[in-house]
Amino acid sequence: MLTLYYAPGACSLAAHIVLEESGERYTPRVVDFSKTEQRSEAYLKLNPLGRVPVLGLDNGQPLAENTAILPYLGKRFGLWPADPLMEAKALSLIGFFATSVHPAYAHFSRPERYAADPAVFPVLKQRGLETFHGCLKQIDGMLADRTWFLDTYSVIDPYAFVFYTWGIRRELPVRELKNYIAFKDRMLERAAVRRIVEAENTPT
Ligand SMILES: N[C@@H](CCC(=O)N[C@@H](CS)C(=O)NCC(=O)O)C(=O)O
Repeated sequence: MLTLYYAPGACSLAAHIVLEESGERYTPRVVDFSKTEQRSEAYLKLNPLGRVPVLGLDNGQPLAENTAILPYLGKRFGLWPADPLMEAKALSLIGFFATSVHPAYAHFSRPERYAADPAVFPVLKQRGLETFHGCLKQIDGMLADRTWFLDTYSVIDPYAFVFYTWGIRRELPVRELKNYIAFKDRMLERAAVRRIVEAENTPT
């Protein structure tokens, strides 16, 4: 059975939604950030970077990184494109989310990753939030005239949903992003999404 190590509201929300929608039994394990459990000796054995998500595989091995976990789950549960060009598009989106959108936000939420001197944190946070907001606008543009990011619902959609919830949490003017809002509403029409949003107490 698969195990998901996650923290409520974190980027692990995407894999959590995919697992919940899969219909397969899985074990959800909370990693309590308020107790810095992500840096405990036991957790660092699963992911030496001390981050969620980690997927505990059927053979007991841990798999880290959304860029690996989401395609793996997508292929397992039929939420990943078979067509090579569409797969390239999926990888392009996952790459954009993982290496541009998420790090922009991390400059705001974890400035200590990027500088040792706390005096520069306010500048990093401010710039990170601005860049993140710009990414949300870019995502909004990608969703114009589209239902999902690919031709059908895929693991890309819950990943994009995560960033919407972060925009809400940081009180960015995401209500102006009409395509993103309509997408969020479509996500919330899915029963599994609603269950996980409630379980993780995620703002929408
Ligand atoms: N590149 C990783 C990033 C994972 C990541 O940064 N996770 C955050 C939560 S969204 C985390 O675990 N932060 C805990 C910490 O920095 O202590 C991925 O996409 O899986």
